[in-house]
This record gives sequence, C-alpha cells and structure tokens, in this order.
Amino acid sequence: MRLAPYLAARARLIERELAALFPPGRARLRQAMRYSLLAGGKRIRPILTLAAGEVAGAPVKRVLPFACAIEMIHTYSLVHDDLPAMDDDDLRRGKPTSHKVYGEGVAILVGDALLTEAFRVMASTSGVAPGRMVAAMMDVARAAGEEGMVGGQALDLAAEGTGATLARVRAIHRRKTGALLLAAVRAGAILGGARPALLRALSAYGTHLGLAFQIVDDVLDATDPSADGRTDAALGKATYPGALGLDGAVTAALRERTAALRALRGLGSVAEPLRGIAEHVVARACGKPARGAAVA
Ligand code: GRG
Repeated sequence: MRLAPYLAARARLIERELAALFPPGRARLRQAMRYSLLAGGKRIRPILTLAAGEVAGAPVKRVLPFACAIEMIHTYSLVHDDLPAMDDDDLRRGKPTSHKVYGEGVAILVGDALLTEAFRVMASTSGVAPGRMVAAMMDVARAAGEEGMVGGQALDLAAEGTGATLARVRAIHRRKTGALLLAAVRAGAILGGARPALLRALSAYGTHLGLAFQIVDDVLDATDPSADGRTDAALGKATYPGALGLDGAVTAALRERTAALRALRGLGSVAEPLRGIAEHVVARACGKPARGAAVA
C-alpha cells in the first residue's frame, strides 16, 4: 500500500467536507473560522478516524462528521494556543496566526465557535446507532476537556520554566496532545461497532501513536529552524529532548512506534494505513522509517 497517495486523498476529502460545512460568508467570524480551518495542516487526526473506522468496518461516509469535528477541535486548540496569553505565536501552518489577522477577540471566538460547532457536527452523523454515537461523543468530549487536552495545556503552562521530570513531561504529553489523537482513533472504532478486543487493540495503538507524535513534534521543534512560532526552549516548555536529550527522545519515539505497530498485530491488511501512519509520524524526526528497533 502506498501511503502518500492515501494520505493525500483522505486529506482532500476532509478539506472538501470542512469547506462545505462552513461555506464562505460575509461575517468576519465566518471568514476567520475558514481562515484557520482551511489553512492546510496534515489532517492526521481525521485521517486516523477514517482509518480506524475502516478497520472496524464503518463506511467512510458514516465516520466523516466525527473526523471533521475532531479536526475542528484541533484547529480551535491551535488558534487558542497561539494567543498572546498562551504561546503568543505569529505564524501557524506558515501563515499569520488568527489573532494577528483578525484580532484577539475574534480569534477567541473562532475557537469557541469551532469547539461548539464540533458537537453539532458529531450529532449530525446518520446511520449509526444512537448509543454508539453518544459513546463516541463522550469519548471525544473527555479527550478535549479537563481530563485531556485542556487539562494538559494547563499542566503545560504550569510547568513552563520548571525543568520538568520525564514523568511530568509524559503526563503533559499524554493529555495535551495524546488524548485527542487517541480519541480520533477510538471514535472510528466505536462508530464502526468494534468489539472489546479490537477496541482495546486500537486504543493501545492510539495511545502509543499519540506519545510518538508529541515526542517527534518536540524533536522537530528542537532541530528544525524552519518550524513555525517560538521554540519550546525559548518558552521554557517541558519536552522530551529537555528531559532525555535529543538522542534519548528519538529512541523514545521509536519505542512508542514499535509499541503502536505491535498493537495492530493480527489485524491484517485493513490496518495497513494505521501502520503506515505510525511509520510516517516517526520518520518525520528520524529519517528512514526502518531506523531503530524492528517490530518484535
Ligand atoms: C489551547 C485548549 C488549548 C489547547 C492547546 C494541542 C495544544 C493544546 C497546543 C498545540 C501546541 C503544539 C504545537 C503542540 C505540539 C503538538 C501539536 C498539537 C502539533 C500540531 O499538530 P499537527 O502537527 O498540526 O497535527 P497540523 O498543522 O498539521 O494540523
């Protein structure tokens, strides 16, 4: 299976759907919502939702609203994260941040609207038993809220400049970034009616992938001078390279990738996209996907 065309086709599908959910309008808020939502981005979370749905036997159409909603929640978190009260960044996805273009007030409202609309979009799913839909929505809400991303962001702010331990960095990453990535995988699985063993396997995959993703993001931030925004080091952030050094962080990312792949063992060719994504995520920081430990 060739991953690049798969990712490109899925990203186009998400892009089209997001654009259709929020057509152009005259209101400044709508323009600002579209500016951030359609600014590019890898669309990795919605692609994971579609790919996990496939493994559980859910047709793409049935999973698409949740996939879009999760990307909307992710976009809101980026818009708010960039605000002067948080990371105070000027660039996101290579473009001026929302508050730089539309002002802080509108940027706050963009986040508020995207988060709220995400729940409307999830609730608009058709062809899925209501019990499954509610279970998936609760999962996403928990991952986005105090127990997950928002709580992780609060820990992250509190840890700035403290030289956090590895355990603390891991706890922050698990909630701030890992929780929503995990929910993206689980949403597809739940909507597809995955049985408990499959849901456990996909959850293990999502947990390890989420950690690998954030470790790689930390490594890229520390090594890629072209990255957007102020560096983690400049912000005094709690990071894996800060706790383990660069080599240690790369090794940790490879270990998480291996664990993610192990969780998919026995799932056959339908899980190929999920395997490819795990390889791809870590390869961004480590060069060739084959580098490091083989899947045991
Ligand atoms: C403000 C509630 C609130 C939460 C913010 C996720 C987050 C919490 C902040 C983002 C800060 C950040 C850059 C974290 C590193 C990992 C991450 C989420 C990177 C951006 O995600 P990608 O790489 O971005 O999927 P694209 O642009 O491809 O969508």
